[in-house]
Amino acid sequence: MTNSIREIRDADCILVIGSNTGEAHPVISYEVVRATKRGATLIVIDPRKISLTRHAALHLRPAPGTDHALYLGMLNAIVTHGWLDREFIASRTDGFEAFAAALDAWTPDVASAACGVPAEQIVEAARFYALGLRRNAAEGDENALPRGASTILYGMGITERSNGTELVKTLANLAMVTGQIGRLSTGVNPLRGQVNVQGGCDMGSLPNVYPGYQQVADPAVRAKFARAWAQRQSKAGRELTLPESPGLTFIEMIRGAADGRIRAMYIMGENLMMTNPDATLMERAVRSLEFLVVQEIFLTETAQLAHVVLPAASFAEKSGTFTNTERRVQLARPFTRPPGEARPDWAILCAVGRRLGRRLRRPLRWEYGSAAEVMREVANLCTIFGGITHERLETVGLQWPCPTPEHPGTLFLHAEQFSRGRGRFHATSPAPPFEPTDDAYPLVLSTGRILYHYNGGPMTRRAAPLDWREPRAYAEIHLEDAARAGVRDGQACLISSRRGSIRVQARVGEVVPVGMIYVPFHFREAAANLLTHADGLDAGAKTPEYKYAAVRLERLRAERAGAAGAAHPPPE
Ligand SMILES: Nc1nc2c(c(=O)[nH]1)N[C@H]1C(S)=C(S)[C@@H](COP(=O)(O)OP(=O)(O)OC[C@H]3O[C@@H](n4cnc5c(=O)[nH]c(N)nc54)[C@H](O)[C@@H]3O)O[C@H]1N2
Ligand SMILES: Nc1nc2c(c(=O)[nH]1)N[C@H]1C(S)=C(S)[C@@H](COP(=O)(O)OP(=O)(O)OC[C@H]3O[C@@H](n4cnc5c(=O)[nH]c(N)nc54)[C@H](O)[C@@H]3O)O[C@H]1N2
Ligand SMILES: [Mo]
Repeated sequence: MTNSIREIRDADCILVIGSNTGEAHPVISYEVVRATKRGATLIVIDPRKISLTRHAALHLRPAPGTDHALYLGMLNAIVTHGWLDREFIASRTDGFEAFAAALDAWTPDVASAACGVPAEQIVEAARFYALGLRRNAAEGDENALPRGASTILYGMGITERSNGTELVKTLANLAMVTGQIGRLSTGVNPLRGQVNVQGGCDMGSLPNVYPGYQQVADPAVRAKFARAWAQRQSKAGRELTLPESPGLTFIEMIRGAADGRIRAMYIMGENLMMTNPDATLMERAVRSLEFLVVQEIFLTETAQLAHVVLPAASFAEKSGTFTNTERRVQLARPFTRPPGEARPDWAILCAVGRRLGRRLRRPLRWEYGSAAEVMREVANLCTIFGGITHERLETVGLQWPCPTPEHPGTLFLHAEQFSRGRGRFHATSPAPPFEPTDDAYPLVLSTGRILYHYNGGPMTRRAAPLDWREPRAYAEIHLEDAARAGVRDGQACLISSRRGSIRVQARVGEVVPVGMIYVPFHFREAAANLLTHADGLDAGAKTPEYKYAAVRLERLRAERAGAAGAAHPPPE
């Protein structure tokens, strides 16, 4: 996030885009509700009704996969009505003129035709957001200065798409055109998912960067890491050469496994058999590996396919840091002992590293005494974490960038300038989803989360009180689509895509719009990812289009209905 969670409550206008915040980010959702109680304008942009729509001044419901047009329509309205922040554009950005010219075609009417949201709503949303107007703003408040603070919160509804990167750039354009960034309670804020996904990226779990977002392709960066690691690894300071080109992203690795270019894989804390798109393809790829290691806290669907399973200690059993969505690094302490032979992940990695070293002439020293010592190396090698130590974290979580031991951490980014200096406008244009609907598969499948379960389910489905709340797989279906297929509320139904079929319970109503089916992906007995596709990855991030696949809906004969989505015993 450019800004912080605590700033949300003081925003004047909040755009929640493609995020089921109430279920997936309950704590942040409280902050949004708190802001609306203080008079903030909440605008939800989501095809589905979500719990926050109850508090929203406007709920814009674009047809799935079409909201890029809506943002271009908003940008057009902002330029046409002069709601832009000319001073911000002049002093902080480059390339506005060319960018604005490309917007001419996207009048609110054109945008409305493309996404199905009424033109007046597009203009209204643009006005509230651009000027940071509160809900009860009076006529004439348009001219009040300084403008209020507007913030964008976005989720997987726009990133898990074949053009997710373009969509995020479009939101950045919105923030720059209106100067709604670089101040308190503004910004472009991704609600990051897993508890430490931010920390994982920060530590270089990406194919193109070392820890602290330092580029693999940069020779100076490589030399710095090579020197530090060579010193640590052998007393004689052996030379280390680090690879020069970026590695592969996850789906690229899977494709590599499927066609034999990748023969071995070491997976830590990822249950790809449940969570990656096109589970049939995943299984074929994983089974074709010559050697698979899975480091896990449970014997998941993926671990069951491994040649070697390394038991890891869970968060409750080890110390280390977690970095949350607002860049806040926080210390976790163990409160119970690991079961059996389980060890902390870092300790397992070091033990494996030492054994690799045995085959070399001068053995490697993968000797770290503790997670705190690992953190000291991180601070030495990464400017943005330079001032972060476990000792400091004992009392308070620190938000990076935190370059020195005296630095208090950074509440919000880009106050004076952007990472590259001046912000650059990127002209973007909408692209259709990879797999459009057709006569054979007329409905859009969208997948996501529910409050009581977590991703592939290995943790929450083992927790009886949670599994009891949501024991079975289901699909949200609109009344009209259900009637057409002869499916009734509570009955079993069959959902099929070009990849496979699942049987789930139908929840018929008006949560989803006509033409959209929503299936949570937590249930292994009716795995949504049997239906999704691993094609049409986002060009920039290589993220799969989890939010759009063409499917068809069928009713099941009565005698088979009982079995569909039946409560399933949690995995042993
Ligand atoms: N309880 C619970 N909490 C979780 C998780 C969990 O599994 N369970 N997982 C965590 C993880 S890893 C993540 S990444 C986050 C995800 O958090 P979110 O991104 O908030 O969650 P999703 O369920 O993926 O919701 C995506 C939303 O996008 C909407 N959407 C679908 N298509 C479109 C579209 O075309 N346009 C727009 N504007 N919206 C669209 C859907 O209707 C849905 O409301 O949640 C985290 N928190
Ligand atoms: N259809 C569909 N698919 C999706 C999505 C979607 O919206 N729709 N969302 C996608 C998103 S945003 C995400 S983030 C992915 C999530 O995909 P995964 O990361 O595969 O999902 P999780 O179930 O969270 O898996 C985490 C695994 O880590 C293990 N684990 C927990 N703690 C530890 C630990 O301390 N050490 C080790 N070694 N292991 C541990 C857990 O047992 C679990 O098996 O799913 C993606 N898949
Ligand atoms: Mo995620």
